[in-house]
Amino acid sequence: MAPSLLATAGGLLLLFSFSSAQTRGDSIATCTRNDGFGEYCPTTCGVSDYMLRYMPAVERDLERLQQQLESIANFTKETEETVVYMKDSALSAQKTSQPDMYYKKSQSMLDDIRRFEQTVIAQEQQINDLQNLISSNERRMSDLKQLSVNLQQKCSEPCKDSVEIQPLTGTDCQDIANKGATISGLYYVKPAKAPEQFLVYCEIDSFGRGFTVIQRRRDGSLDFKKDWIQYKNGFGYLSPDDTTEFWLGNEKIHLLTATTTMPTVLRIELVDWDGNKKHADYTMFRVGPEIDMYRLTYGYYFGGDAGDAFDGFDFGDDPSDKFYTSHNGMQFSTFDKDNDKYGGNCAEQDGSGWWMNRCHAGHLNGKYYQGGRYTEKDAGEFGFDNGIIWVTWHNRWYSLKETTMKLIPLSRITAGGGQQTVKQFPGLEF
Ligand SMILES: [Ca+2]
Repeated sequence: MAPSLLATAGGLLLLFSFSSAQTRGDSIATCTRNDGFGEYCPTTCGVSDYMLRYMPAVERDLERLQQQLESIANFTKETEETVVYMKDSALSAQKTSQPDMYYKKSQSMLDDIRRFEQTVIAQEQQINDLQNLISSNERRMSDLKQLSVNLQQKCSEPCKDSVEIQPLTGTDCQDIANKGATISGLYYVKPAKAPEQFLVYCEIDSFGRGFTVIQRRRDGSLDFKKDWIQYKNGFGYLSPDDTTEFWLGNEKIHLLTATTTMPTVLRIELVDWDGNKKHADYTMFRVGPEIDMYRLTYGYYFGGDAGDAFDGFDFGDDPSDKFYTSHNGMQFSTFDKDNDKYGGNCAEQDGSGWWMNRCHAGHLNGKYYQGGRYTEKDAGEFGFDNGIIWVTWHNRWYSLKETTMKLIPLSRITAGGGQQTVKQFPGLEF
């Protein structure tokens, strides 16, 4: 019985360590898929709800453990009484019987009793250990209960962490807009080949266009120096009011762009430190699968007033500048996965992840420079730590203030607000 009890107790301890790993908060590093919370880290309310859900089961287990212990204790007590009784009768037998014949018999009986006594003592020790385990579990239970109560109080009125997720779903934000959604916010989408649905921020405008936002930078609050896995899964925070910075994740961007039969436009929107806004559109935008290192491809620059930085830029340093700073066809690189066309590691130098060539003319995951201006000195001798660059608008020593990267089907891009694009490319009306 003892081993099974210990196994139960071990299981409980495991359960506790699992739950405490989850409550460590919203650090991305501890956030893994299929951990019961989905792909995103739990909010404090989520943790509280989760704990409240599993606690009754733990309490039942503890109670069962307690009952088992009590029955063992009763059994041990009965055994002890039996031992005392046997000892007494053995001794009295010894006293009253003939020395020769009965002495040996009672002596071996006494030996048996002593062995039996040893077993009882060992069993008592085991019970003692288990009881200690139970009280330590009880203490942890009460700590967890307290934590849960604190979290509940924090979440009760009003729960600041609660996030409104819109009820409509679809293959992407345009699909959701087509189904009648009129407000921007958080929605679940499930592209055709996605194994499971995931959350995105949909920007839905008054023309009924639904943009699926894949990247957002607004204030430098999020560090974009992340590794391959983080860029793969996405990082940062989605917010229902578009107030936070994030990278949706290469795998999701791949699913949104490469598994759809509809040509997709990547719209890039940029804001500089004087509040000027410009944009650039690329059509047939696709991000390949991980096996092809999330390669970026697009059909052509569809227009916009920010210029075509993805086509590369002649910086004047070398005749091959434009060729080696173009982005179409480049694989994705991070500091721990160098897929660029450079002898060094562009992503490591810039502390970011991007479709690096040797290295870039448009780079929206660069280092955030408050105020926008940075110098060669900030960037280091070899141009390290480059900012958020779109070199066909502002030069390489100017880091932009805000960026948005979002997707929309080609058929919808010109619907309202797209006049400028149509004007620049009169032959491309849809
Ligand atoms: Ca390299």
